[in-house]
Amino acid sequence: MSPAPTTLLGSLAAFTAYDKTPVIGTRFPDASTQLSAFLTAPNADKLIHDLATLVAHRGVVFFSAQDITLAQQKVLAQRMGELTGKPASSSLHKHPVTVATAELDEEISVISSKGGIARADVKDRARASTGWHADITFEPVPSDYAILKMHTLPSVGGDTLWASGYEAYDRLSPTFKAFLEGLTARHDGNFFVKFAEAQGISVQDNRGSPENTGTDLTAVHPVIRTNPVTGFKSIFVNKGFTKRIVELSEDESDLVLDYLFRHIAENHDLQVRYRWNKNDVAIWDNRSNYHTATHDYFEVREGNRVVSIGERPYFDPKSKSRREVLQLKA
Ligand SMILES: O=C(O)CCC(=O)C(=O)O
Ligand SMILES: [Fe+2]
Repeated sequence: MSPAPTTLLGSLAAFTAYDKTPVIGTRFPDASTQLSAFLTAPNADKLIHDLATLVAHRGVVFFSAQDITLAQQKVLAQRMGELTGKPASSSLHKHPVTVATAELDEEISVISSKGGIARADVKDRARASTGWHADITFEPVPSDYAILKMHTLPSVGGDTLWASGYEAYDRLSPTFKAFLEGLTARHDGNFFVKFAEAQGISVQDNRGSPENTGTDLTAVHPVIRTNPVTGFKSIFVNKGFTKRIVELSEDESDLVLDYLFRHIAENHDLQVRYRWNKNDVAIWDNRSNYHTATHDYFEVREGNRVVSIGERPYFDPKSKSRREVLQLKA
């Protein structure tokens, strides 16, 4: 394999950064590099545009010890999408089971070991790899970017892993790629409706796009998706939400989905694992990547997440894969 080009940073080349793996993950390790400063810089739009582009290419980008406030976290998520061409009707996601509190509105999801959305479908003694997902793909218009800031961490443990959907696509044989292109799959988040009922809360409607409405949390999306920012093809099914490939029989669909979920979970060379420190921020692209938490600790772990809404997923048959465009050996 040949190395990826280092020309993706644009205006962010002014800050120290390194790639965590060849295919996924870039880290800005210095606490002097602050996202809050990007927002108020004279070239804020350029910096935020280049950040969105970098995240789209590298899957996930990490920042250390950030002072960014929740209000700024929301502005950053929305600007990243706007500056890279998301529809005017897309704003920030309001999660179906997130309720506003005195301190936090519905556009903030609390990611907590104590309960809530991050624990809604966690089953006792399930395999760790059960947790791989992309956020909210049950929405007709799902997420482009997510920004997570962790403020409370165990002394060790609670790492998060991300996997590249671009690289997962590139690893398939040409015949299997051609078979998957043009297929569609049903994504289902209705376990959140059951969770809401159990908690005695109503399901949040109007979730960041006029199309993300109602209480049937299902959507049909292309199995191979083109990322609008990079133009690269990605596998777009995930173990958390994707239940059925529409054009196949149920048995065939189970077989193919199981293969793809294993392909993502069992290829550790298309993954990156991050060990958090207090107030670190991860920003990822939900269109072309997957992630999963690690439940290997007993203390409290908590952070706040903003998920922005992007565009309706599409497959452009003329689009190319990451390895084709970068002329990397397949
Ligand atoms: O807790 C984590 O490490 C990840 C939680 C998650 O899936 C998310 O924030 O979208
Ligand atoms: Fe997630």
